[in-house]
Formats: sequence, C-alpha cells, structure tokens
Amino acid sequence: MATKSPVKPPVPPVQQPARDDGGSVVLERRTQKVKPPQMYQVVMLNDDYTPMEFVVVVIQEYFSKDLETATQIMLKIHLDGKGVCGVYTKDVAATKVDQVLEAALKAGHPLQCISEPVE
Ligand code: TYC
Repeated sequence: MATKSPVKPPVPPVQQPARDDGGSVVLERRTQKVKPPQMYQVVMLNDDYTPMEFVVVVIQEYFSKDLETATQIMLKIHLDGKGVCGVYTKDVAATKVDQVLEAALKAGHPLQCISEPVE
C-alpha cells in the first residue's frame, strides 16, 4: 500500500504583493536600483597658438553648437584658460576628445581637451 508523503507547506514566492489590514492587495514600494550614468564633461584648454577661428569651427562641428554659442565658449576658454564644450556619457565624451585631438593634430595646432566626471 502506498503511503502519502507528507505535504510540505508551499514556499511563498518572493516579492508577492502584500495585503494591508483591510484585505486589499498593495504593492510595496521598492528602492530604485537603476541610477543614471555618471556623466563626463569635455573641457577644452586654452593655448597661445591655436587660431580662434579653428576653435570655433571645432566646437561647432563636434559639439553641435551654433556659431554664436561656439564663439562664446571659445572666448570663455581664451579668457579663463578652460571651458566646458559639452556633457556626455563616458564613451561619448572620450570619442569627442579623440575627434578634437585628431582634428587639431591634422591641422597642426596644439589644441588640447580632456574629459572629466561631472561632480
Ligand atoms: N588663445 C588662442 C589665441 O589667442 C585662442 C584659443 C581659444 C586657443 C580657445 C585654444 O581652446 C582654445 N589664438
């Protein structure tokens, strides 16, 4: 004769909706697990040799700025020693830096730029 194996109580599934006192089903609030990515700013540095016109063209071309905005950014760099050209995810910022350095090298200008995490 077959004997019945003892019935185990069902294991409650993880993350079941909870019940409040009134018998209604409520969803528990969960802490946000997904954070926005760390952003990086591309900072262009001043030097005494790169022509202003070249810097303006580079800012327009690689940072999608109009002539007026690019000119303002270039003048800020010229006066303050450095300036932010744009803010991107890490990979995009690194690509922008590469593009600017390659364009400067090709044109024979010492223009430098870096990317750094935004605080
Ligand atoms: N200082 C340069 C000049 O007087 C112009 C310049 C501006 C160079 C911005 C670099 O990132 C720069 N010709």
